[in-house]
Amino acid sequence: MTALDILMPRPMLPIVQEQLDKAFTVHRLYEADDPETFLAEVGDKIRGVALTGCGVDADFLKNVPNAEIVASFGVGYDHVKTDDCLAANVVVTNTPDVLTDEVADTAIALMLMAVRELGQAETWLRDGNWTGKGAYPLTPATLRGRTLGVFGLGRIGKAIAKRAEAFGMTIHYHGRHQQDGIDYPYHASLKDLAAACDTLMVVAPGGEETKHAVNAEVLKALGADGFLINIGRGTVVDEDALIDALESGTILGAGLDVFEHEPKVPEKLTQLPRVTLLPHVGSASQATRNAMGQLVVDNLKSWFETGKAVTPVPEMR
Ligand code: NAP
Ligand code: 8YV
Repeated sequence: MTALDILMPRPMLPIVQEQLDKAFTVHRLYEADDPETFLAEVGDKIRGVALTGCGVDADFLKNVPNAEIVASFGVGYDHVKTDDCLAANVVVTNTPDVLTDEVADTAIALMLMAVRELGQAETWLRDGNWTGKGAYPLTPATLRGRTLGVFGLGRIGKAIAKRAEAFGMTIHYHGRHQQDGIDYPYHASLKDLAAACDTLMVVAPGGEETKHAVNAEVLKALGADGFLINIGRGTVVDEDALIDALESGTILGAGLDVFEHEPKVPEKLTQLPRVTLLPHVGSASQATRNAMGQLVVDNLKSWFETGKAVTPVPEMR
């Protein structure tokens, strides 16, 4: 393969860097003293972008007018404006499937931590309260008898639902479409789903269409025994409405892996008692992140070797 020029705006995993360095000439934007001058110098040569940690839109693409592919790390690609990429004839790829089970495991763990206050109970022990004050207080909530409402019954949503069934939960779902061959009850609106369940699992993508879909009305419908679990994207939840709902007892608790302005987390959320917070670790094992990285490499190589990407996002097909 000739040494085609690839742009890497932010550092990627060693497994990605090592393989891309062997196959391509990699231009590391993050090492440039002056990114604008750097892009002015190398931008015309760039044929592909290995992307993590930043967005892509029409302005970005103007810097790399000969780019053919943006290979993004992660299954969610709300940070990539696919319309702009289509207009510039740039294919976009993501990293689906290889992280599905890891993220579903994390989602179940987050739900159990939130409902049974397991993080708080561990802090109780570590702080010496078990010996000092006695047993951790009984939790008002239990997973027993709960109904899980899955908002976004896609690859990860289905893997979460399968696990939740094994925990004895009843499953309902909402998405834009009712799915063939799925027996779980479907709700045409998110509010109806929230009213039908007491544990709302958000695993829908981010972006304008889903922005603040979980709002005050939805949280009210979830009800006073309700838990909100978000493993999807922070933008899907109106965080101010969530804080109000938690403070007023409109819902009982929440478990959040993702936030609207990561890595910033609203201080109030960190102070509320029945809230479990994780720093976006849904897929964050070395094995799963390496599998995602490998897919970034495979997409770039496949595109330049065969003219076909391995996992183009649906908008490209
Ligand atoms: P997927 O297979 O594409 O599933 C997405 C589901 O959401 C589909 O069932 C889809 O159903 C529904 N959906 C899509 N757009 C919607 C909209 N505008 N309104 C309502 N429902 C919509 O994706 P996946 O692989 O399961 O990943 C789902 C999301 O999880 C990713 O986009 C990412 O944001 C998030 N994620 C988070 C982590 C983490 O570390 N926390 C890790 C991986 C992924 P319909 O087409 O019927 O609407
Ligand atoms: C990654 C994710 O942590 O795949 C996704 O959509 O949210 C996570 O698996 C993230 O994309 C890496 O930047």
